[in-house]
Amino acid sequence: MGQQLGRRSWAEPWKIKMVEPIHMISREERQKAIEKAGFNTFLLRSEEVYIDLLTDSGTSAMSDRQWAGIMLGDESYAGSRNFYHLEEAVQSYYGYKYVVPTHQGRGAEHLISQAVIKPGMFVPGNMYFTTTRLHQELAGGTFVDVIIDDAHEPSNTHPFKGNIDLDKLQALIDKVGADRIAYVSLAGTVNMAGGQPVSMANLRALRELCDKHGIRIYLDATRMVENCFFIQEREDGYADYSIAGILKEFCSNTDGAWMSSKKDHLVNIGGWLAVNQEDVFDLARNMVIIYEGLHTYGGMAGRDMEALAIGIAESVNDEHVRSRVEQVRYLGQLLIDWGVPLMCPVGGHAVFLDAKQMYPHIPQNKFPAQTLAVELYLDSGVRSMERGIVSAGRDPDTGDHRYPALELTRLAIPRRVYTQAHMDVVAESVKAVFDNRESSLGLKMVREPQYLRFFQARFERIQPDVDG
Ligand code: P70
Repeated sequence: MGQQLGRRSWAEPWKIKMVEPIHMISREERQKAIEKAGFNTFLLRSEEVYIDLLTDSGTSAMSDRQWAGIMLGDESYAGSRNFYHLEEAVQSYYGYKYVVPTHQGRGAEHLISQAVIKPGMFVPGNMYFTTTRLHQELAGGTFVDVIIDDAHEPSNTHPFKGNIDLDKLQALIDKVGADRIAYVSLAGTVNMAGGQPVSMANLRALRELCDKHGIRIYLDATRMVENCFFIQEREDGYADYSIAGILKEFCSNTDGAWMSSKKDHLVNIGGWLAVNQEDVFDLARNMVIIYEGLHTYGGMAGRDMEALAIGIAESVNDEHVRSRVEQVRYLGQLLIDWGVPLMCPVGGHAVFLDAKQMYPHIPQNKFPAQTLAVELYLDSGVRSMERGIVSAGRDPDTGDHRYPALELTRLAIPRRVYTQAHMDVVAESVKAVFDNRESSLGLKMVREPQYLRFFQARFERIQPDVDG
């Protein structure tokens, strides 16, 4: 392979103190397990999985300090000291004034959507995210994708594929009027686009345009430290900045953020909403009581908030972020070297395989990316996630499938959990599935839930003589 030849390698800035055994079940057992799961990797039991790349959400390894923090939980109903530690961490690292804790990201999405979207309003953003868009729709809003076109092309190597196309945003403002735009929904390292970053220059230009029209910008900060790494690596003038410095500057150009702390913050549960406007804060802090819990715990135990506050400080450590992103890139580069089609450049949290290109013989309504996730599980017990037509769901107006340009299978890497040897095993399995790609025929959906169907949908294999 020679990956290491002629370079000085990075390594993880930690050593392993505790291990959790994992085991690969036999091919026959995997066959039975995936059939029982309706060919949906969300419905597998984790004991049936060998290397679990379903998600990087809530699956990270906590540090010894975070575990020590768990012992410092102040489990008072009101005014837990851990909440004030969390509030202080958000204020000092992200720079926002007011903080509302939530049990996880979608709890915060719910609050911001209900607080600032009125029925009939529009929410432009840099590509949809499943839960985010659903909360925006449930609040009566319509999401409008204003990401640059490059984001929809897997082989396009634009360094900031998460950028907003300001002309598209201007066209929307001209069409519907600024007062019908609830806010710009801006995500750092855009998940559905393959973990692609937004540049600081793009954000500054966006801020200027929004200021001209009195439009607010709220940030999905879920994987923002990875976005900061790409700015540090790729954007002129930021090479000597720390991740923490870039994060603070980025957030200072926005009006608030929601956060799934289950990603960047290295905890198994938690989230928050933070804003600079007192009126939005007042409403969100009042509503959190209805849906999450009192405004000083928001669905988290005191110990969860302590681990989270410590995780925030760890998450901006430069060596940590570098090794995290480089591990993802290591896996991606192996696959690129072997000719496997994937979303380029490799993003911050996951490698996204291009199922459309891998299976040109499977039409999109036979679910190529779901098929790829099934084949990968059967080959090696590696669990991945569909990010294509199943995830995109149906258009609420027409009831038809939405046909997204990207039909991807995501290999999300949990933080501080797997080693380079695990990455090698995963890459070899993807290669084996790729080499055998012509034998895959696709799936049909036999059960379709109303909301976020990808989580619970069931499928059957296409039989060539019956289904054509
Ligand atoms: C994932 C997870 C969660 C998420 C996110 C962004 C950019 C908000 C959230 C919600 C879990 C997931 C969620 C929906 C579909 C599949 C998987 N992403 N914004 O694996 O946060 O999960 O804490 O409520 O990525 O990507 P939370």
